[in-house]
Amino acid sequence: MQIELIIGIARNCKIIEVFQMKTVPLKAALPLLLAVTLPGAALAADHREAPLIQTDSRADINDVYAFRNATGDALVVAMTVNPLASPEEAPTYTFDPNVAYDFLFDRNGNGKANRRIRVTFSDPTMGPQTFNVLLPGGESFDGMVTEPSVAALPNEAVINAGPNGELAFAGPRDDPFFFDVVGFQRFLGGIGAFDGTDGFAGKNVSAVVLEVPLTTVAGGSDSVQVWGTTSRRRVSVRLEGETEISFGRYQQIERMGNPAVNTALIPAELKDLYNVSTPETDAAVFAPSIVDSLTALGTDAENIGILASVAVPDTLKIDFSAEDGYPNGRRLEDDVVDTLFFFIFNQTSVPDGVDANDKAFLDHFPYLAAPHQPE
Ligand SMILES: [Ca+2]
Ligand SMILES: [Ca+2]
Ligand SMILES: [Ca+2]
Ligand SMILES: [Ca+2]
Repeated sequence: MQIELIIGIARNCKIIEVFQMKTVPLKAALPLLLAVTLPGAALAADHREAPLIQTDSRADINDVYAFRNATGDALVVAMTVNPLASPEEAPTYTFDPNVAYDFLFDRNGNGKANRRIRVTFSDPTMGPQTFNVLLPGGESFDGMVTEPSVAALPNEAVINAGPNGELAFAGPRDDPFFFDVVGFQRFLGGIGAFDGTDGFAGKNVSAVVLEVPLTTVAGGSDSVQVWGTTSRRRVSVRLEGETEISFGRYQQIERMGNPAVNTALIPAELKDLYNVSTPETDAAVFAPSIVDSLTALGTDAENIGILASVAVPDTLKIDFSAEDGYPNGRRLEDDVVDTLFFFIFNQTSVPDGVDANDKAFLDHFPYLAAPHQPE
C-alpha cells in the first residue's frame, strides 16, 4: 500500500531508488539481553555511538542539554547533530528535511512524554534553510537557519522569536562537549593515558537551541524530565535528478538523555535497539545491561544505585527546587564525564584533564559558542 501511494504520486518522474527504513527487530534482539558484554572502547557523549546512526550524521544526536535561563522562568533545551564537523566543510553541514528533531518532556516520571516540541526543516537544496517549531498544543512558528560559512568570521546567529516569548536557533556552533577521548581510548587499549587534550576542540556541530516558558513544558510541575529524539519518515523515494521525497509516519531512529549511556553502558548488540526505544522501557529492558557494564568496570552496588537513579530512565531530570547542574539537568559547562567517572570509580576522582570547553559559552541565547571557522 505504501509503495502504490509512492508510484501514484511519482508517476511523472522516473523512480531511481526506493528506501525502506532499517529497523531493529525487537524479538530478535531480546534474547541478547542475557549476554554480558564489556563496554565499547570508544567513549564520547553520544557521537557516532551505534552502527545504524553512524551512517546518518544529520540525525545523529551528539548531546542534549537542559537548564533554566537567567531569570528562571524559561527552560533552555539544546540538541547537537552532525558530529565532529570540520570548519573547512561548513556548507555541507545542514539539517535533514526528512527528519523530525524532537524534544520530549515527562512531567510525572513514567518515561512517557507529556509534551513534545518538534522542529522540522526545509530542503537545503531549495534555498536558504528554514525551520518550523511545533509547540505542545499545536501552535507553531517559523525560523531562519543561521547559514554555515567558510568566511573568516561566522555568520551572526539568527534568533527567531515564537508567539509566547519562545526563542529558537538552528545552525552551526562549536561542539560544546569536551573530553580527552583519545586518551581514554589509549588507556583502554593499554597504550597510554589521559593527557588533557580535548578531542572535540576545533570541531563544530549543528545545533538546535530553544528557550521556552517553563509552563509550556512543565505545566505546574516542580520537576521535569527531558530527552531528545530524531525520527525519519518510513519510506523515501529518490527521483531522477536526485530529488528525494519521503512519505509515511515518522519512525524514531535515535534518542538521547544522559551523556555516554548508549555509548559506554549499552552492549554493542543492543545499541541500535536502544536508539529506537523509549525511556518507558529502560528499567525493564536495559537496566540489567547497564548494571552488568558497571559491574564489569568495578562499580560497587552503592554507586550503581546512584548511577541508575540518573540514567534509568535515560532522561535529563531537573528538579526546579534545586540548583541546575548535572545531574540536575545539564548545563553546557558541566564536566559530565568527570561526574560520571566519579561514581563509576566508586567516588574516586578520575579527571581526564579537560575541565572546560575550548571556547567560552555565551551568557545569553543561544548560549553555545560561535562555530570555528577555517584558518
Ligand atoms: Ca548519537
Ligand atoms: Ca509522563
Ligand atoms: Ca568545543
Ligand atoms: Ca573533564
